[in-house]
Amino acid sequence: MPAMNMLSGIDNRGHGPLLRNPNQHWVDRQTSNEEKHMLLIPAIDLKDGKCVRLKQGRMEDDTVFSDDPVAMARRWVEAGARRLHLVDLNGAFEGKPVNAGVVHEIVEACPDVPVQIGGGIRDEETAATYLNAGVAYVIIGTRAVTAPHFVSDLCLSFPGHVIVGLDAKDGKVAIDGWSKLSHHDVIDLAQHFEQDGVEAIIYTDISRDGMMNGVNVEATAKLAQAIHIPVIASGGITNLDDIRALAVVADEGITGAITGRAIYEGTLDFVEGQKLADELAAKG
Ligand code: AMZ
Repeated sequence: MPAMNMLSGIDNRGHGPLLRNPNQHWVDRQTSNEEKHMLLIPAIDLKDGKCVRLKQGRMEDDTVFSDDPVAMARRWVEAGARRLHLVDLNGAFEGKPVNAGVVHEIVEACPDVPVQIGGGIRDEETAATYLNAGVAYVIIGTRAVTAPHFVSDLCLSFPGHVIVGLDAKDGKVAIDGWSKLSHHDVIDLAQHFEQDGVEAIIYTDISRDGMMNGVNVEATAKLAQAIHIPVIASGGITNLDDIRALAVVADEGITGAITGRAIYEGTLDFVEGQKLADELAAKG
């Protein structure tokens, strides 16, 4: 069966794609074209079926926050999350889905909130299986770097549902669970994938991830300036100051911020954080 047919009806779940508005900025269909927003997106990183956070991506440096990731997803949705960010960490290292069962359970448990998932999506069948199960966006990391054609093909098969995750250290993009650094530059790759029609770029500063020492606002803004599709910031969010700092440059096209350790350890209250992001976006 062609991929497009397999996907029929996914928009009926309310997972609207991001649409380009007339002034070339991309906005989420769930908000009006005029309304600016910055979504605070809770991360649920899955390792061996548990909800964990790593430090700078090191598998051995994990903190288990819950044995019940589905309950965790429900908790963030009840707190008002408008999108969930899931990572299959085992999948990212093994190059194939490992925690897909939990991902499907989360999607079923949270039918009204778009879910984005990355980690181990290295072929079209894996992407199709997730999208058919109700996932809103697949995030492609390693294969975007090692086989860029994969992204353009995927964008043709599943328009509106492909995000590229660029995880970088000193400006260079990492692959295979961040165990290897490529020679590719973040901005060059992002510009390339923009042409392919991806919905957004998730930019992670690996050296900040899980460290709670602030977001790399400067590098995130620089990337957002270089492309016209949304950038979702990831890595280093610690408290409300990070949201204030990102809000200052949000107009460059930063439409979301992924938060993990801070909301689990309580240095950032999710509800307060999203409220502040909404207030700052409304002020413009
Ligand atoms: O923390 C890590 N070591 C890690 C991580 N969070 N390694 C990969 N990932 C995430 C990326 C992206 O969302 O941020 O996995 C995804 C990429 O997976 P893949 O299998 O496409 O490279």
